[in-house]
Amino acid sequence: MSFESLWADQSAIGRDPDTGGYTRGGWTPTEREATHWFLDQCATRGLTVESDGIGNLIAWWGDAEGPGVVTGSHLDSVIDGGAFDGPLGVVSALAAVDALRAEGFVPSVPIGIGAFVEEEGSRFGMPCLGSRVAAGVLPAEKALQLKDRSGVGLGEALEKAGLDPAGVGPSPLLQRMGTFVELHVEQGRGLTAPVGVASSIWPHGRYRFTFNGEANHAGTTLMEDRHDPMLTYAMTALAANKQARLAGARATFGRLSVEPNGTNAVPSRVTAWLDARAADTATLESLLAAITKQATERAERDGTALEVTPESVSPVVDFPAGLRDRLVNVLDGAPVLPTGAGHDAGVFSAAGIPTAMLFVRNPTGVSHSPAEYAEIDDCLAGVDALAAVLKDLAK
Ligand code: HGY
Ligand code: MN
Ligand code: MN
Ligand code: MN
Repeated sequence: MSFESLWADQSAIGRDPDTGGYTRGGWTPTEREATHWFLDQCATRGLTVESDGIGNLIAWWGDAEGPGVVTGSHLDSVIDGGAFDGPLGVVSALAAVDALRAEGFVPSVPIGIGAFVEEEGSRFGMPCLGSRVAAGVLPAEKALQLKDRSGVGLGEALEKAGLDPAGVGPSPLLQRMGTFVELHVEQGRGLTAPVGVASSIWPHGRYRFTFNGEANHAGTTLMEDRHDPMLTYAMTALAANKQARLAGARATFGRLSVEPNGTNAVPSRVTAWLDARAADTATLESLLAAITKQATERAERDGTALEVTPESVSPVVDFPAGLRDRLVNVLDGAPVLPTGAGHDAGVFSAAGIPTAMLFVRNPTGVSHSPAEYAEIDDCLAGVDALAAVLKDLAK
């Protein structure tokens, strides 16, 4: 099966006919459909699939029991996301293994294709949920406390997907992950060649800002009498934007909840989630401090109350230079670049697994949007690059 037909099959799953986007939250029907598609592809290739309690998968080519070279990515998406973020790495891994088999390559160590669950955290709010639990970074009991926006707990979602919550925890899969190489669509405008190699992942965090105010009548309450949390939030969003620009960092309020959310009532509470990222930890910390300081000062002026709760923080990840340079070598001098996007590869690298990433050019740099795009020739260059890297690592 060619890359093109694999890609056409996989990217037809769950595509919204109106927006062209994908909403594949972890363990939801469309994400399960994509996962079952992947399992069918593995079965067709006679790969031996291993799964862990939370539903991460590694499909092995080669029947040795020992550690091997693993590639792959994730099949879930953000809400109304693009086709490439995640699935490109899984489909390219299938196509790369097909190409290596077709040329008669026999790996000296097993090659595994991984699909890791809920990387975006779009359902349960915790990015890289599957890989964090697998790596022991997020304890099972904390993971099982997570609920989605409709109040469904992780355990219930797992049971509905035919998984056993009692199996959630550090994953045996990682004992066989000798090396991990993730191919991913580039999510910015930094890559001008078809394929690049990652140098690092920026530190990033998600912080819940809760603005408590006083519900009141929209028509009769004088402006000077209000304690309006929406105003404090709005000034905080402006401050975040300004502080991020000053710091050369990134700050986004992309998710908001308003209570009671009525047109003719001053809100009692506004909850906003800040996604903040910076090139280094010190800058990220000072960015968060600056935003929090301005939000607190504004809250005092508005007579509202602010609570800031870190929900997830990911440290900077510098991929091991030796492995990085080995990929650059194999790829005849592919460009090396950092990324502001988080990845399962970052979790595995931070857990001490020798890890590298390949990026495939994204001509517009747009991502986490139905407009996310990569040229087919660059995708094919990515498959060739991944096959060459796997061959070098498993020769
Ligand atoms: O949010 C991110 O950085 C990644 O795309 N999951
Ligand atoms: Mn993403
Ligand atoms: Mn991704
Ligand atoms: Mn009334």
